[in-house]
Amino acid sequence: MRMLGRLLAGLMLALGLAAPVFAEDGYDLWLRFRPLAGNALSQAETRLGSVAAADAGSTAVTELTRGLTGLLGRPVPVAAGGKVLVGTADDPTIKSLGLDLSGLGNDGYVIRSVQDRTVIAAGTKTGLLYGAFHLLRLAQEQGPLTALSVREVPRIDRRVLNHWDNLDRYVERGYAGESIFDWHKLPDWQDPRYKDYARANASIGINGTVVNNVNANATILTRPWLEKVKALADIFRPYGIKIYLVARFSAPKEIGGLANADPLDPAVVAWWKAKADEVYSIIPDFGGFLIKANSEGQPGPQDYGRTHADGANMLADAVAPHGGIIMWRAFVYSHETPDDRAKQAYSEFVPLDGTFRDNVLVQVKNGAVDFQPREPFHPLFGAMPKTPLMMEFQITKEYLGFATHLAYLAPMWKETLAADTFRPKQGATVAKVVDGSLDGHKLSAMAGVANIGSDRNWTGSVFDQANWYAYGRLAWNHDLTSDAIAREWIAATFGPDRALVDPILSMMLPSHEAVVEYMTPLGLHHLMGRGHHYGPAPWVDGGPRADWTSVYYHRATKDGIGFDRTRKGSGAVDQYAKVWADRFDKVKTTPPELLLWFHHVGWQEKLSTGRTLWAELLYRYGHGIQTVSGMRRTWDGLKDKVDGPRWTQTAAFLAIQEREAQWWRDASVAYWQSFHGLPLPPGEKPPPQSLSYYQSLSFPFAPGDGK
Ligand code: GCV
Repeated sequence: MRMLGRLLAGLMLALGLAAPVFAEDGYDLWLRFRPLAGNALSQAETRLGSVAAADAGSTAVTELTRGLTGLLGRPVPVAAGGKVLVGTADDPTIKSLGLDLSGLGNDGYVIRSVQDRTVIAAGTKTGLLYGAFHLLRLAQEQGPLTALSVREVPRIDRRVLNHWDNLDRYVERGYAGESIFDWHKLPDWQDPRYKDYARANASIGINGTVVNNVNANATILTRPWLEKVKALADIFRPYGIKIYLVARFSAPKEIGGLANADPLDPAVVAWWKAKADEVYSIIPDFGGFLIKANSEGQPGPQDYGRTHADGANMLADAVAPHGGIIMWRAFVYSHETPDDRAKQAYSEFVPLDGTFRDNVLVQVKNGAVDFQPREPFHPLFGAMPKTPLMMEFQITKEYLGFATHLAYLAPMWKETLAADTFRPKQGATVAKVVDGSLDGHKLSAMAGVANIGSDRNWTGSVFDQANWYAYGRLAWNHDLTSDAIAREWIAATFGPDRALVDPILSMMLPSHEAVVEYMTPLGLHHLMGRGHHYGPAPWVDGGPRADWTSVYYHRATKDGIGFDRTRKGSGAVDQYAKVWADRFDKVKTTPPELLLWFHHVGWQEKLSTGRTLWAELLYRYGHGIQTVSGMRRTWDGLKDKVDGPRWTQTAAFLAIQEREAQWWRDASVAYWQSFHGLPLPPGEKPPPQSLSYYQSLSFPFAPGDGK
């Protein structure tokens, strides 16, 4: 009977009537390695059918053979004379090839076709691992595998994820379930998922992770918890990933029994030194500490009349003997400071330029407010040439529709990275500030606030996997285009067939702009629901802090709308280089996309687009919604080309997105009309509900709220 079954299955496969079935639940991310067929299979068989390596047990070889086994549909042997030769520079076979392996550093690699073999060579095991994943990517894309000549060196050294994960597994701004870090069961139970997490990160070049929330609990620095952290570090190490921790600044008081946490108090200095020594005795390759200080209620050096530099340097001295670094966040603002929130980080940090220790990076969000759908680049970039500034992007979509709105974020990140700071002169892009090349800094880093959780598909939606992917790829090479990254991701995630890649790409590329348009067009910002940031709530007013309300940001009146940050207003424009300051100071020379970020503009004022501001707002809301409707139609057309589970969930999410895009438009329109009572431009439909209806909606259990 069994024999007959096998025969039948074999016959059906041979006739192309049945394909092997795989669970497409998203768990495998872009590392699916489904069997190739036809020419792609014969090419991969010829070029990649076996592996040769001196170190057959290395992570690089294990991952390479695992991926190839999936692609070829058979076990791939590791044996002398194998077709893919994997080795470090000191391997005699690699040496004999005379390849130029200089300047590859810790993470770089080359991939070369040498006669009928494919060679992956690097200076280190980590470089080989990155090379292995690169070769697997090429095989998944089904492009040519001959005449390969790849040389890759990352532009940024520390490519880090920031998990805003609490120790009870609640994820602040998390939309993909609870934290993957199951602290209660660690170190004894080591969920296999930790290794899969490391694989996924390594495959896109991420080499560091901060596993606890910046709104930190000092408990993680106690001995039993450090043992848990060590278990993770041991799993991540073979994948080239270092662990970092957020250090709560008041830890000396909370877990150290000291009377204060003053960074200039010798007892505090000694406590941190001893704590750093302890951490490194447990985790010798520990990366260092990340700190959110004197921001949104977190403790910090200013509690003792000290500066951010005093705090950062004290910690920097504690980790320096072990080679550790400090990532000190510049996300600071206070409602007690009467100045525009967007100006405060610059005002506090620029005077400190040149006073930080060599092993301190200042971590700066892409924009000066808070990960809004669109912000101008943060004016700190280019303004602190003596300090390495690292970029902080948000991968999780706190302000971009959570997990259900499809928004591919590479275009947004590229926009910031490509921005020219004009400091000291033209060509000084944010990317060059961050990669250290502009000012010759040895340290360079980028952080991405993770969108990872314990949902089976990791990120809460299939398309949010693309943002994790794009973050890693851009941290590795900020010159990659959004288009190229998306193509790679689609090919690996859904398949390289152009009938899939082209339409999916056409959904992804305009998706971020669509969200901007239906939520916060023309430079509007921070109009989301209070606390959880779900849905439209431009009417949010009152409460504990003015800078946590919507009215603070839009400043709508009967006559106009927008935050005047010109020289006649808050003066924020002057935090930019003069070229930008002069441009942003005038309505005419401000890009429409940033108009209401910098200006208070009359509702009926004519814009460069030829429409009045009111008509332009309506136009953009509508355009954003239309884009989403188009994305839905495109996805509907892919029903037969995408597996059922992933198609169905995405289709449902796109329906939510379309409905919520309309909700954003309607609620906003009803609210703006309550100021000016202007009629709608011709052809525009009135909101179907009253303003009070939209205002009455409440979402007490919306995910991800800060605790
Ligand atoms: C982790 C915003 C978010 C907070 C977050 C904070 C930060 O304010 O809403 O949840 O806190 O940024 O970046 O520190």
